[in-house]
Amino acid sequence: MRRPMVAGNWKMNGDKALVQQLLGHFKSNIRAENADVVIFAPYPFLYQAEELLSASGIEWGAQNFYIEASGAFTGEVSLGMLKEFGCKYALVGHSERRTLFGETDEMCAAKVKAALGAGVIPVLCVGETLEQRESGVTEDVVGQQVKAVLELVGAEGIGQSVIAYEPVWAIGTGKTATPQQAQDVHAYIRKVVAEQNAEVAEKIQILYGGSVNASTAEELFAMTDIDGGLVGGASLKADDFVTICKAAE
Ligand code: G2H
Repeated sequence: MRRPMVAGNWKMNGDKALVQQLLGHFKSNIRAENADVVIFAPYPFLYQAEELLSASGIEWGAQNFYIEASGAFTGEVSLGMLKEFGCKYALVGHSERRTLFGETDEMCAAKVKAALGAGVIPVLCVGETLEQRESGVTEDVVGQQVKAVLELVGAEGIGQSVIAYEPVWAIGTGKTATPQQAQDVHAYIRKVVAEQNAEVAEKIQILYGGSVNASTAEELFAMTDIDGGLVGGASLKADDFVTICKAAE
């Protein structure tokens, strides 16, 4: 049995007051006993996350990082810095990073490797665009995104990571993939990993992301290969995120 996980990706949203309010609410209402719960906050709020979530059972992490340990990389943040603020996880290759900031499969693979080396659990995001889905290449695209990482870190490395399947056409659009559409791709991702190592494929947590909300979560999480969700918009709504976490337990 895989342990479920629900992760909130706040993206570039929030302010100190909202962070205080949301994290206080999550701390009082989410037990995080039967599921891993993680909040991906913007960098400036990681300090608050550490202060408010320590000993709550809820983990926190960053939405991005740079692979080098230190140096002349203006504007970047290292994994060592994230660890200083207690980050256990970090997102890698969210579709917004891939499309808006030019992150390639190779860069994402290098980030997964760097995170594993630093002892931070990478949550590797993969997913196809609407155009790719409609032209029937979803498996090729998602398969290649996973294989690029497998080639660099092997099955052992991917086994220490989490994968999030996020169809680009479902992100922030209100269009959730149907449970069956998501299940099919999750099963395919597990198959790609199984080609390298069946045991790792069976154990790895694969989350679904893309307009997950309080009413769609339960159905999605009930699918065999869906181990929870990466939640954007609904993770900024206190009660909705609590409901989604309960759906995963
Ligand atoms: C997908 C998701 C969280 P949303 O990006 O990563 O966002 O739930 O708003 O579609």
